[in-house]
Amino acid sequence: MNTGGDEMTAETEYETLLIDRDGAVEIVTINRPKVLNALSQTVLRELEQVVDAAGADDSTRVLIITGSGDRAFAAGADIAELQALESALDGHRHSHDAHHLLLKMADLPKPVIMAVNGYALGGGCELAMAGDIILASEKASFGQPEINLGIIPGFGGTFRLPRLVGRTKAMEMVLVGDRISAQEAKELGLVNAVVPPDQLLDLAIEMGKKIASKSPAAVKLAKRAINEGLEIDGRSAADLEAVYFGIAIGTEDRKEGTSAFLEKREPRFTGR
Ligand code: CO8
Repeated sequence: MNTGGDEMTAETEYETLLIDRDGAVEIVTINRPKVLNALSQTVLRELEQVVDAAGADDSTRVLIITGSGDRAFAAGADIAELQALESALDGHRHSHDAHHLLLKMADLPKPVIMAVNGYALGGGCELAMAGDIILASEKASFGQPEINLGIIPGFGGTFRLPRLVGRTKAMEMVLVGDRISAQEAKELGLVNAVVPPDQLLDLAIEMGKKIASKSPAAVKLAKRAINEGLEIDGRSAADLEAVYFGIAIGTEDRKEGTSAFLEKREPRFTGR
C-alpha cells in the first residue's frame, strides 16, 4: 500500500473491523471475509462507534471504509440474522437502527470515502451509497438483490439509489435484483471512479489526504450544503448555501486561504 510516506498505525480493536491510519486519514476495514463481510448487527454497531469516535477526534479528517479480502466490500445484511427475525416490529427496528448509522455518517462533519473492493450487495450497496465519495475496483459489483429473499431494501436502497441513478434504473435494480458491474455503476453516476484492484486503496488514501489538506471548516460546510441542499427545493437550497458561505467567509481559514493565494504560497489551514 502506498502510504504516502507516513507510517500506518494500528488503533482500537474491534471484533469485526480493522482500523488503520495514514496521517489524518482513518481506514476502516469490515473484516468478516468468510461471509463476504456481511453486515451483522455487531458490524453496524461497531461502525457507529467508529463514526462517533471520528466525529470527536480532530486528528481524523477523512474516513475510508473498505472490505477485507479480495471478493467483497459487503454482501449485504447478515442473512442468518435476517432469518432469525420474528416479527414486523423486529424488522422495523432492524432497519430503523441501521438508518441511524447512515444518518450519523451523513451528519459527520468529515467526508467518508467508500473503497468498494468487491461485491456491494443489498445493505453493502446501501452502505456504499451513504458515502460521500465512492471508488470502485474493476472487480466490484453493485446490486439490490433483496427481492430474491422476499424482502425490500431496508438500508436506504429505495431512496438513495433513485436519487443517485434515477427512478428508472433504481426500479429495475430493486425489482429484478440483478447485479451491475463497476463500469456500469460509473456510467450511471453511482461511483466516482473505477480502478484496478491493486490501486483502489492507494487512490482512496491519496484522495483522502488531498481532502485532509483543505480547511476542515470548509470541508464540513461543503458536505452539509450538498447533503442538505439535495433534500430541499432549489430556492431554499440557495438560501442555505448563502448561510454556509457566510460562515465560511467568517473563518480564519478563509483569511489564510485567500492570503496564501495572493502571496503565492501554500495555505496552512487550522480549522478555525
Ligand atoms: N449474509 C450471510 N452470509 C453470507 C452473505 C450474507 N449476506 N453473503 C454471503 N454469505 C456467505 C455464504 O453463506 C457463504 O458461507 P459458507 O461458506 O458458510 O457457505 C459465504 O458467504 C460465501 O458465499 P457463497 O458461497 O454464496 O459465494 P458465491 O461466490 O457462490 O456467491 C454471492 C457470492 C453472489 C455474493 C452470494 O454469496 C450471495 O448472493 N450473497 C447474498 C447477497 C444478498 O442477497 N445480499 C442481500 C442481503 S439482504 C440485505 O442486505 C438487506 C439490507 C437491509 C437490512 C437493514 C438492516 C441491516
